[in-house]
Amino acid sequence: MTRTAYTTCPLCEATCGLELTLDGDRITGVRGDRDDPLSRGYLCPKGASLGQLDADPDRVRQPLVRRDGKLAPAGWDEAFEAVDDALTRIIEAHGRDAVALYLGNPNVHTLAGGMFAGTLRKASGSRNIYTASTVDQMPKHVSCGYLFGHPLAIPVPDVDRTDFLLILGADPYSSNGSLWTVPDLPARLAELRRRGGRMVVVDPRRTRTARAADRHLPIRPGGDVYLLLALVHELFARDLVRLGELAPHVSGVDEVRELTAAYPPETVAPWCGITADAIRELAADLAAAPRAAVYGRIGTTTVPHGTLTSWLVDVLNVLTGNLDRPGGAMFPLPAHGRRGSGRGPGFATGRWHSRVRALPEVLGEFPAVTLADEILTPGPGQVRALITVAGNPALSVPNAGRLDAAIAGLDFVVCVDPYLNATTRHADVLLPPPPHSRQAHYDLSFYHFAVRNVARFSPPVAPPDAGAMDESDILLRLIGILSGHGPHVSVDGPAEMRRRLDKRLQSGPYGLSLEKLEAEPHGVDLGPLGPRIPEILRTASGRIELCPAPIAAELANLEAPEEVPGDTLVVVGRRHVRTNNSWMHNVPALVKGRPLCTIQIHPSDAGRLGLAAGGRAMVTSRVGRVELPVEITDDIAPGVVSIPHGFGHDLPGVELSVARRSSPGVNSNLLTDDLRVDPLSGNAVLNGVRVRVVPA
Ligand SMILES: Nc1nc2c(c(=O)[nH]1)N[C@H]1C(S)=C(S)[C@@H](COP(=O)(O)OP(=O)(O)OC[C@H]3O[C@@H](n4cnc5c(=O)[nH]c(N)nc54)[C@H](O)[C@@H]3O)O[C@H]1N2
Ligand SMILES: Nc1nc2c(c(=O)[nH]1)N[C@H]1C(S)=C(S)[C@@H](COP(=O)(O)OP(=O)(O)OC[C@H]3O[C@@H](n4cnc5c(=O)[nH]c(N)nc54)[C@H](O)[C@@H]3O)O[C@H]1N2
Ligand code: SF4
Ligand SMILES: [Mo]
Repeated sequence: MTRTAYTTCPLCEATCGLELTLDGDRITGVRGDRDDPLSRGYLCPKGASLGQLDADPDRVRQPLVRRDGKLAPAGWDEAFEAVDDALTRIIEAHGRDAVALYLGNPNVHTLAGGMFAGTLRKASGSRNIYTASTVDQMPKHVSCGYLFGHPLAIPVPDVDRTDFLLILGADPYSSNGSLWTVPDLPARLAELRRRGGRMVVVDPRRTRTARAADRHLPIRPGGDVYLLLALVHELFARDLVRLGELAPHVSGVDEVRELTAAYPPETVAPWCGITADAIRELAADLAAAPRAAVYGRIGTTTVPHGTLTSWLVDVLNVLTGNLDRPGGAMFPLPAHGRRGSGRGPGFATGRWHSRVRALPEVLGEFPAVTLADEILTPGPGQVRALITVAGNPALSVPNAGRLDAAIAGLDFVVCVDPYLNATTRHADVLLPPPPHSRQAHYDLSFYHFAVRNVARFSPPVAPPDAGAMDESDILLRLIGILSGHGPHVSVDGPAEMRRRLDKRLQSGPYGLSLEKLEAEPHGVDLGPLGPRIPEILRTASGRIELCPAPIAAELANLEAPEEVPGDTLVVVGRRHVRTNNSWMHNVPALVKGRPLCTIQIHPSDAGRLGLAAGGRAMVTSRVGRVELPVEITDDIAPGVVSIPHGFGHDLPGVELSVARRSSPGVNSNLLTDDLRVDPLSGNAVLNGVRVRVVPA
């Protein structure tokens, strides 16, 4: 018997509403839910493959425990007892810092992660906390933390009402948006065009987004900081600064003027590869637009000055008077969120430092690039055990070869993960959560970044398989173990999540409740974004602190970029709409067609280096080397090559049969350098890595 069920797609930040067709408990069809107030029927190939993903035969459905060197199926009690034995022994002998925790990206896509990952961090009592944030968006948390007083106060372009959109280092046509929940951007941009609006994209590649733009400015990787400094310089130099209604709420404007005085367009043009005329024109267009928004993503955060760059994005939004006004860059207010008092303790980092490299704590965590150091360097506090939840650091973190070997040498590894992949193959215990459709969902994370305030609760569309354990129950039992209550603590995770969510909705700004949301399977529309300044601010001054001291200090020390020697190319990443980081290459519908893991290179570079289309290239960096197929294209700037991340599925012990067969690819993080970080956030530098490329 077939039936219809509605759910929220948990795969990326767009949070599309899905209409599922089920035959019994099996998903047989997926369509975009036309009645979803945010996604309006949109869906991408990943959402369309949710049924295949849920039914993947390689998905692990029972706990695995290592015996005599081999992973074997086990019962849940036995698995948690093994975890309790090992962790208790290690903590007693070596202290709490000996256990490291790595929380991966899907934690922000599951209700269990949103509800309990924080408690798990606290329960571990360890300073060795790592997350995917430091290979991603940490610079934005830091810059917004300083500017607005809270690391989650991140403004998003109000795309549905803007006249001018400047996008740097993001390809939302492929990624479907990030720190910007904006399903069906192509339709929204078509509307922008019909209103007479324009979009400019700054990216070293002619991406799908760049193709759709009115103007594409190819930039030198890592050059955005200089471009943005010159744009700010121009606003001051041409008397184009207009704070508008923000004026009483901003401090530090004169300091920003002084600090950017040294960066006229002529100075930065050779550093960013964009002409002075183009920079001046862009500044004028931005200032002239009635309503404009500037947005930067991966290409502005995973670079040497990620925090400075991220800060400058919002400095432009403030100086043009576009922050917090309709059509500008605005702060969403989710149904489970709360209004603030407009003042707070402010933001700081470095309350403690990592043992080996003395890197500062940021948001209570250390940079993922130093996890290998903490595992491999002997001495008190050395990491001997690792807990991963929804993470694949062996593919996602720079100098992955070293980290992978470090993880292999640990005394004990426990992973909460449905797959045996590059990281979890090292597990001593694997605790698999059920498929997404079998668990409740409410997007605790991404309603903070949505272009419209909406709320949608999705109950499980089918009951769990016999013997499955909800991810919330898995996390609560791990919390029990780490808090010293033993392996058998039993709380009803799903019920506890419902109770907490209901409480937050009821005390939230719209007075909703779980009951009200359950009565609206397509979700509730809470309207367009509204102004939130000053209420959202948590700075000590109660103002937007436009020139925070740590940022001013870094800017004062900023140097011109190092010259790239003639025989060297720089690597940037890319995303394809059919991928999702490292874990969706095992879905047949998503990996058919030509291989996605290629090195893209400009024809002039390919000719000079003797690389032929369809041939293979050997790529070498300071830390490692990979060999992969060549794709010659003038979509990429000369001197730059692009390799996507998340591949490299042919390692021993990896059980991803489709990925292994169809396109295992190579791990681009065998090339990225763990010694390069953004100093203020500890974020990894994933883009602009120097390599030599020769025919293989
Ligand atoms: N070179 C380079 N490296 C990069 C990037 C880049 O652009 N270039 N991007 C970086 C970015 S932005 C990110 S976010 C990171 C991602 O880094 P990670 O978070 O470490 O890696 P993912 O590939 O997202 O892996 C997610 C893991 O969660 C598992 N999983 C999937 N669904 C669930 C679930 O519901 N529950 C649980 N418990 N597990 C689940 C998957 O099997 C997989 O093991 O990679 C970073 N690394
Ligand atoms: N299909 C798909 N969607 C995804 C993901 C996925 O793996 N696949 N991952 C999800 C995750 S975890 C994240 S964080 C988001 C990321 O979302 P986006 O940031 O939109 O992702 P990317 O497509 O990597 O876009 C980054 C762009 O930055 C460019 N770039 C590199 N270096 C520089 C530079 O120095 N300056 C400038 N201006 N540009 C530069 C790259 O060429 C690339 O086009 O996507 C999410 N959505
Ligand atoms: S865009 Fe993202 S949320 Fe929407 S269907 Fe695709 S993967 Fe799911
Ligand atoms: Mo990410």
